[in-house]
Amino acid sequence: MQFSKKLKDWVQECADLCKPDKVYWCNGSQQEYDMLMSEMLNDGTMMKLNEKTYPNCYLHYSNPNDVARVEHLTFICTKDASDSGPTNNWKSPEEMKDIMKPIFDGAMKGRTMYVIPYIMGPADSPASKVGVEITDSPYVVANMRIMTRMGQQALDKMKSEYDFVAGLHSVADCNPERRYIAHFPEEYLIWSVGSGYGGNALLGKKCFALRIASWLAKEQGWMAEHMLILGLETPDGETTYITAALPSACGKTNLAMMVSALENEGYKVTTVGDDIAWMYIGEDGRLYAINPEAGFFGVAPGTNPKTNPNAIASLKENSIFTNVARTADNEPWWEGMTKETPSPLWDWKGQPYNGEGKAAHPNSRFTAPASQCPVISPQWQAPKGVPISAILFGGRRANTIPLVYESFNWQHGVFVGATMSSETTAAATGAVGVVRRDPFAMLPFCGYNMGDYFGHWVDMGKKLGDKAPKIFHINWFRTDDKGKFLWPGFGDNARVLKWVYERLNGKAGANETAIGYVPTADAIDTKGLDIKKEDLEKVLEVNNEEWKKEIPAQKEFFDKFGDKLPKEMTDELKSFEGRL
Ligand code: OXD
Ligand code: MN
Repeated sequence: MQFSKKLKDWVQECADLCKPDKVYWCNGSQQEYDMLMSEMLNDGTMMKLNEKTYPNCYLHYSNPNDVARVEHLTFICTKDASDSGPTNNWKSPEEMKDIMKPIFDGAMKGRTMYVIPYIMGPADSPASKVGVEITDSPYVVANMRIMTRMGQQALDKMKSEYDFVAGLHSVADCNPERRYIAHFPEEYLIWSVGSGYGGNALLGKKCFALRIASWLAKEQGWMAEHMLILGLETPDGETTYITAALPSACGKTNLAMMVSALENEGYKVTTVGDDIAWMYIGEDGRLYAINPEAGFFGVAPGTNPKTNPNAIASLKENSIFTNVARTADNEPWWEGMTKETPSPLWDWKGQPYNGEGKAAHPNSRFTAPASQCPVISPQWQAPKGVPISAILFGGRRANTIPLVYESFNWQHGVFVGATMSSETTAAATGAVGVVRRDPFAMLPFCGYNMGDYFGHWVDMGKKLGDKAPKIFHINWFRTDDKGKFLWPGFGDNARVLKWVYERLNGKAGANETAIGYVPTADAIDTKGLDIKKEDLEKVLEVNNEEWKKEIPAQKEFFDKFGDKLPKEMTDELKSFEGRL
């Protein structure tokens, strides 16, 4: 192995601080994975699941105080506070390091320090990037092996001394009072302490591929987005690639690998990625996307053979389950997996389940290799990525927002992304079901001032010109007065994708409204769908009075950015008010 000097020095520095008993360099082999698993089986960190029905699958219970991302403890530590911006927590790099150093000091005593070199993106893609995570958690190592390309291939890819994003992680004493997820984008550095939860601890994912990468992307003229990437195969034999940004736990994994209700008509979905897209302008001037990840870290509850058969197939072997329940047959179980709750059952804390509360934690997860997805796209590891024709923004909103609409143009689309809102979910700690602004589904993930981020989006549109993807907004979650969903969702969402595809090709009908182009009721293919006419009309309805109520919250949100808010966004807000 050839280790660059920067890497060697940094590993030594971390070892001096954390004082592990030993340092182990991960090579990413199956043998290494098996060795770590057997150690974790021995110390109770992992349980082996049924080898017949779930071969090579394991279950982990986390500390009950450590089950989700902690947005209030996540910091963007730039020298200048205004570079972090009003939507991020900020401390200066010095202050943050002064707080965290004593927690890291000696935190790995009695433990092994694992050094994980990894690649985000296909190994041979020029758009991929290398990271190195140091951790004291073998659970993290095992998950990173599924979620990234890890080991020697990453060391091989490190071209120059400085060519990696460094991440130091320790579970330490897993104390919420001593838990921080800190990013130092100016140093391409991440420090995370006190949590073993995926989004806080698998540093390649949210910390690198979104927060640090969004900073790099702004500097270098590309985009790092909280988006799934799917291929829509159409009857003409072509594939149209679409990305979609939805907040955490709003169905990105389901949409990315849906079994289309229109498969008989020739509309089929293939998966490129389910959570993150890195996008850049290709030689032909179009926007291309790669999936930086190699696995799915999906929300388990609600996943079943009906809602997402491809996820169920993906997680049947070589997968890790976190905080799900366990049956007497040693199989994983979660709410919504089967109609009947099995009995006996052990809950996510390992206790016999007595029917009170949830058996699986609402944010319980499966970590599964993307290659196991039956509809993984043949292009999912294409070094160049896939050309993107449409971008969808979405949220979870019970009212106001129709099933789908198309923005008037790129700049208006950026405004649609910048004013996104959604009800909060269990993916982060805090209240669930509260409407909050979540621009581009990036509120918790943007590694710099979001005002500048909006400006970066505007600039990218200028560079793309008429090759820019078209921008749409979707909302599967609109309900009637009684709270019942108006739209069936899941595989039937292919009907919306078909409309999007037809809009791209100038074929589908739409009404021009104050918010954008909304499908006429007959433009949505409802063949074989049992939906009442009035429900379809309701789910497509644009009520200007309801939209007027959105304006104060949008204004208040924009006001936070002061002179960092691009003029284009103020203009769009004014025009929107005018149209209403
Ligand atoms: C995730 C999240 O885990 O967004 O993908 O929280
Ligand atoms: Mn996510």
